[in-house]
Amino acid sequence: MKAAFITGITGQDGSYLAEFLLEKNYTVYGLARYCSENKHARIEHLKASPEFNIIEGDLTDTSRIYTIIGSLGHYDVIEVYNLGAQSHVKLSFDQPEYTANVDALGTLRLIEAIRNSNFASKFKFYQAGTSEMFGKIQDPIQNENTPFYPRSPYGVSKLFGYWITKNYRESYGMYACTGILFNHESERRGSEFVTRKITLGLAKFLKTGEAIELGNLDAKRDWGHAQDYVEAMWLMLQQPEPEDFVIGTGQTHSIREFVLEACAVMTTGQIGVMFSWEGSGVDEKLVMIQGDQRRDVIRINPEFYRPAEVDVLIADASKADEKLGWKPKISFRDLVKRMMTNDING
Ligand code: NDP
Ligand code: GDR
Repeated sequence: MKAAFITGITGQDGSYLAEFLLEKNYTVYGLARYCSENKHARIEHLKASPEFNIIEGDLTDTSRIYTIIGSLGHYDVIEVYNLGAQSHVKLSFDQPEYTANVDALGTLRLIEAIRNSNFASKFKFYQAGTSEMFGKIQDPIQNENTPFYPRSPYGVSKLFGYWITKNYRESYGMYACTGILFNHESERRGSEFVTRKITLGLAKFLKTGEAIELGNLDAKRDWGHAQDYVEAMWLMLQQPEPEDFVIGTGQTHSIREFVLEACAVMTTGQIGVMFSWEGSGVDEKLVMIQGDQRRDVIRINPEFYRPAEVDVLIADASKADEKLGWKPKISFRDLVKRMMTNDING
């Protein structure tokens, strides 16, 4: 029997990864923070499984992390997936110290607890790295050899997580690796990330006519579906030697393109509907035109601009293709369609 310990179990990726591993007959332990109100919507359906266990704790709590790691020694192999993080880039500018505590030091606490356990050799450690580490890109397409240039406290904190994981691998021979994952979204994406904000916002627009307020529409991201990406995490831990991998689709789209794709799903079957970007800068907006009727769909609110922006990201995931046999299965168009359909019906 294999066991997996997943931090960030209540998040988007944690929930998909837990589903994936339960199907592979793992016993899954998920770290969840205490909260006064249950925030387990993404994992509620997994609680019926006897192999699914929630452990309360926090990545900022060293002694708790040691206790949890110490309690897993009766398994032959323990895969640790460190997905827990303050993962919102904009928020990291407002709460940089907290972000570093969870995302940078949290990684150190966990990997150090593994190193100090009496059975360190039973562990395999996966660190959730990010394309935000590339930030102000140094290569037009980013792979494992592209130099890093993070642009936010979040990106800087994750870079610490990447280096400490590499350092422990090289210093202590630990099975530890980082997946450098580009943006991945889904029907379970948090509502404050731009894709889900758009699909939830359009679903609301259909009911109320209320416009969505966004920030920078020019940024471009390499967006895939989270279900494809959790498989890549698992594949990385099945390799004979631990290595870091870039995971992404190799295609990039602007926020504008995502909006228009989502609007196309929203108006499927409707005749004579047009969308028009009008104005510029903070006065820009997207207008829906239907006969004589004009309605604002998107407006700009500078509150959503960031102090420093990551303009464009595109993954070169050829190493993952060659060594892991990994390729994304869900296209950009299907991703948007799944999210929009879910939110219109939800
Ligand atoms: P989410 O924001 O959906 O989930 C983050 C998880 O971390 C939640 O379960 C959250 O718990 C937990 N968490 C936050 N703070 C702490 C803490 N102090 N102690 C323990 N747990 C904590 O993120 P995703 O699922 O989207 O991402 C998973 C990981 O992958 C993150 O590390 C993220 O930075 C990284 N990543 C994500 C990408 C993406 O596009 N989704 C791309 C690249 C990397 P709670 O529910 O209590 O808030
Ligand atoms: P990102 O995702 O910063 O790439 O980090 P997010 O969806 O937050 O932003 C993507 C781009 O959209 C622009 N944007 C807006 N973003 C948000 N959140 N809200 C808005 O209203 C808005 N308007 C425009 C942003 O400026 C940005 O350029 C995500 C997170 O999941 C990280 O944890 C992860 O590491 C990276 O993806 C890869």
